[in-house]
Amino acid sequence: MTTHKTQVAIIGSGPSGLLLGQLLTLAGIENIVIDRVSKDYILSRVRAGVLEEGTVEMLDKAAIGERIHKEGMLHSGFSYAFSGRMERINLRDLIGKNVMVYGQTEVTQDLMDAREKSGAPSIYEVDEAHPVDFDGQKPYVSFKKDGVGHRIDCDFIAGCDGYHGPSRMSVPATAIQTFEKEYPFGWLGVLADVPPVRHEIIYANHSRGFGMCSMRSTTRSRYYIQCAHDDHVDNWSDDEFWDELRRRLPQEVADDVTTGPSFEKSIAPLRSFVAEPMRFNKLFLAGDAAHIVPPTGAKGLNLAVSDVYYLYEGLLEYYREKSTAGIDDYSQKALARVWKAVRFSWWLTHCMHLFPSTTEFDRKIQEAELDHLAKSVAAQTAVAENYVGLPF
Ligand code: RFL
Ligand code: PHB
Repeated sequence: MTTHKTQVAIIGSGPSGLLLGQLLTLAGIENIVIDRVSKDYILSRVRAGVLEEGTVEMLDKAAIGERIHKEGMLHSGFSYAFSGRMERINLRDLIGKNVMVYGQTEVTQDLMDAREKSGAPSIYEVDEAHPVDFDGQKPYVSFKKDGVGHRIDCDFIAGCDGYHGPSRMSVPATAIQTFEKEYPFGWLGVLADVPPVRHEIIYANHSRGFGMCSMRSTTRSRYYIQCAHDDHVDNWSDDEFWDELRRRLPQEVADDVTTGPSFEKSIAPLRSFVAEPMRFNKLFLAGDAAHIVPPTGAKGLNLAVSDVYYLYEGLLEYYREKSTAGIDDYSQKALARVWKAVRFSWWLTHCMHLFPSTTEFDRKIQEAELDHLAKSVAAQTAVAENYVGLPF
């Protein structure tokens, strides 16, 4: 058995775990990050693409903002299509804010580089990680590496290990309540080195199902189409994907789509999920370990960042001022923001997708909702306020 000692043991090296680790390291608070998989595997997962201003501010605070400001694409609005029409939400005019299009993979890479530079310890490809005794005075994380048992003795454990990770699962069922909604479809996404069809993101409502145009750079596009929840990427050749995407876009946009070979194709299930509370004495859940939102509205990664903000502030207060006020408030503060993003992404998912239960009546309601949005500055302002991210 190898024993390590630190102040905060972090399970999970996704954006939540790495950002928390980086902020703590900068504040002189020791931490160790562990993950089940390798760095390369984490960097091969294509996920979110839109950063709220508050997220960018946090990444600046973590001293990793340089490449984001250089290579990220500042968007002052986004478009949505329905009934052959295209409308735009002007975020900058409505709410005075922008969003930054910059891939999660790049954020993760920047955080990994900063961690390596700082010399803070990380252990990858560990097995059987578990938070232990988090309700007692001597919490620790146990795991195996290359068959050898390890433990990290610590003050606190941050469960940043995603939806399937061991942290939330270790909490006794009587101490946790979960709220869940599964959507009866998924998103099939492709990445291709072709110029994006428009310079801003387009969300398209169509009678064949949702379609979406996004990007990672001026030469790399990210497109999605709604698919069946049990569909498989092997069922979709590139040509079939491009044909279906174009069918779901307004004609003038479809005509401009540049197609090409995809180099990544994956299906993400859509789910809304919240676990309450997010703190169990010495164990804190953050990011996807505590909640999942459907990608419509791009809130998942941004919520992980606001959780980390509240947790970091609480831990800082604990170590600097010997006060538990911040960590005592963590769960309540984080959940208040989480539920608003859960509501917004649930609402946008309902406006934009075709459900198996969707009737002609429901289609008319979607059309009325989107037409109202196009005509009402009040409705647009509410959407813009949520899209750029509620304050934290
Ligand atoms: P992550 O990124 O899932 O990282 C968790 C880390 O924990 C590790 N882990 C373990 N480590 C040790 N022992 C174990 N037993 C472990 N089990 C798991 C994992 O290997 C992993 O490295 O969670 P985090 O850091 O909270 O970050 C959250 C974001 O990743 C997430 O909210 C977004 O990516 C959600 N999401 C999207 N969000 C958007 O805003 N826009 C999108 O387009 C978008 N697409 C997506 C997504 C999430 C997806 N998942 C989770 C299936 C597409 C997909 C496919
Ligand atoms: C993406 O670029 O992957 C993306 C953008 C906006 C969303 C979801 C995903 O709402």
